[in-house]
Amino acid sequence: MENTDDLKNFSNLAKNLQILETLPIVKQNTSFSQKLADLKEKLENKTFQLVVLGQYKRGKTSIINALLGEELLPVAIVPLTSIITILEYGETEKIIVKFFDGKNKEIKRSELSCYITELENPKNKKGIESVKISFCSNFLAKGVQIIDTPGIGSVYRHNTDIACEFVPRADAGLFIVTADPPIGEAELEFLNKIQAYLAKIIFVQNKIDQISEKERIESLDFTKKIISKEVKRQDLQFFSISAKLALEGKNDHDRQKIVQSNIENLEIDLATLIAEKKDEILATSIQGKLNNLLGEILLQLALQESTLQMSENELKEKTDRFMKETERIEKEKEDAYFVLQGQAERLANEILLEDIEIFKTQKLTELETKYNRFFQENSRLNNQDLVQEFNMFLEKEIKEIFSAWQKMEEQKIQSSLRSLTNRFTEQTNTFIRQVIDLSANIFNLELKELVAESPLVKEIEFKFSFDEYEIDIDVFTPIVSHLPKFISRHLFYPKFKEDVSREFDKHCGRARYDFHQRILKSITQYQEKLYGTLEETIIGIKAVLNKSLRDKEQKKVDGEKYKEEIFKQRKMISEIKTYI
Ligand SMILES: Nc1nc2c(ncn2[C@@H]2O[C@H](COP(=O)(O)OP(=O)(O)OP(=O)(O)O)[C@@H](O)[C@H]2O)c(=O)[nH]1
Ligand SMILES: [Mg+2]
Repeated sequence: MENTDDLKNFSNLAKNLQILETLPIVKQNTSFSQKLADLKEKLENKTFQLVVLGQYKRGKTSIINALLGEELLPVAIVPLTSIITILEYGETEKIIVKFFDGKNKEIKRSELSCYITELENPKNKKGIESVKISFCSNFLAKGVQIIDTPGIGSVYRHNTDIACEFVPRADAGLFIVTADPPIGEAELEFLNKIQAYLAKIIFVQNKIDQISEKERIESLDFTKKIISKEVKRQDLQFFSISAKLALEGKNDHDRQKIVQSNIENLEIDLATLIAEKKDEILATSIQGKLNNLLGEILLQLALQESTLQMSENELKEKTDRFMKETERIEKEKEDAYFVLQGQAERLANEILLEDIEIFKTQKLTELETKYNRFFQENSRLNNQDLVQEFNMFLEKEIKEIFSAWQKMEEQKIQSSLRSLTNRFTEQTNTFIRQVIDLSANIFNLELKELVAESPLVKEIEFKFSFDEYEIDIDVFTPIVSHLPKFISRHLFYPKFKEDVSREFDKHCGRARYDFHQRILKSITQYQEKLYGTLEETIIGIKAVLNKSLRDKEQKKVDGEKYKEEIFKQRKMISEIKTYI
């Protein structure tokens, strides 16, 4: 039911979007007009988009299935969903795949996994933009879309990017974590990145069937505490559920299981939200997105206005100065880039090498003592069993030793990397400030105006995480194991010793290589992210300068008329701002 306030909000918004559309600056700039078109579409269709987000394997897809009461979408133990999957109400089931090249294709439910999973569509080589499913369910109210996203933080980085890119379009989010393990660093970093885009976020702790009630409460308290620190909003809501029990319960009509799954509380809340708050959230969401857009437009107008006051020569001279200065900043940035790369390389080479050497000497001696004991304790076994036991023993020991070391080393490297990157973040912020000061100086802009809209890089939490260390032991030519025990035992001992040392050495080499690669990759990704922000600031300013310069050279501009036009546009935007 739409209430009158919401209706008023919507019609106000629609009017303002229409006004905005007529502004010359919007018409001239494709990025502005595209963003505006997206907002208009959202408002016209009043489609409320609830996006399901979280780290890979937390059960996002399973929760959607549980809410629908049907195993519609594919789930798996490995990172799976790789494509934005949009669900909406439809009398009959219909699945449409939308490709980047604009083509659409209708598919059957049984074909879904060919398109939306990492397994069958790795790195989205089929070029799919999204998949839309119309489905008949009480849960899918009209005008509401539930969106399944690829999980973040898995080895498939492109999946993280797809999820991140979608969020700014959505209105509200279900953020899924698990009870065990509880929320981690990568999830918090992600939450920080996306929270500003969503007018409402509901937190769901999934997989409570895997833990006791006492553990569930502990874990939920922990999650609440951590999230409340990060997300400064009043109406934070948390649910703990088991998607698995909920779906089983619904499939088997087992009431007890459904109750145990605790999903009903979430369902009631979502239904109320959709029935009573949907329009309000949608309006807030559109207003927020519009506000961001207005900020970007105002900055460009201010720059345009400033360039207008100048003669062609003055503008040329100032543009030159700006280009030269930014070149200098870019050069400093490049130097800083190589310094950081070098430091990361040193960290990877020296510290890691030293650590691994110490580790090798210590642990190999420990391992040898253990395997001597193993040999004594198992001398009664026949040859074949001895070989088999030995393989198992070696695998277990190596796994234990490396997992423990990996955890320690990971922390050590993480803190070293953090101090490296902290300095660097500060430096990049200084570069961005310099660009802003420079433009304020050269173009007589109000600094306030620029700084307020400038995308200063916040302190970036550096995330560094490793997957479970993979062990594969390839020991032992078992030919000797067929020889009689009294002969083979003489051969076994040195062979065992040699195998232990070789396998250990091999794993040390692998661990080092693995850490090395990850350090360099993380640093590069981090730098790219930071520099993106700096680049955007510079590119935005350069674009305005070049256009003004071209206009002046071609004597296209009637200064007074243009000034008036800018004034009018700024006034209109200020008026829109007072409405929203
Ligand atoms: N025990 C238990 N397992 C669950 C629950 N929910 C999901 N799972 C399992 O967790 C694994 C991952 O589930 P998905 O629903 O595919 O997780 P996802 O978050 O969509 O994963 P990605 O698409 O890779 O990001 C699967 O093996 C599910 O069966 C739950 O409530 N309890
Ligand atoms: Mg999934």
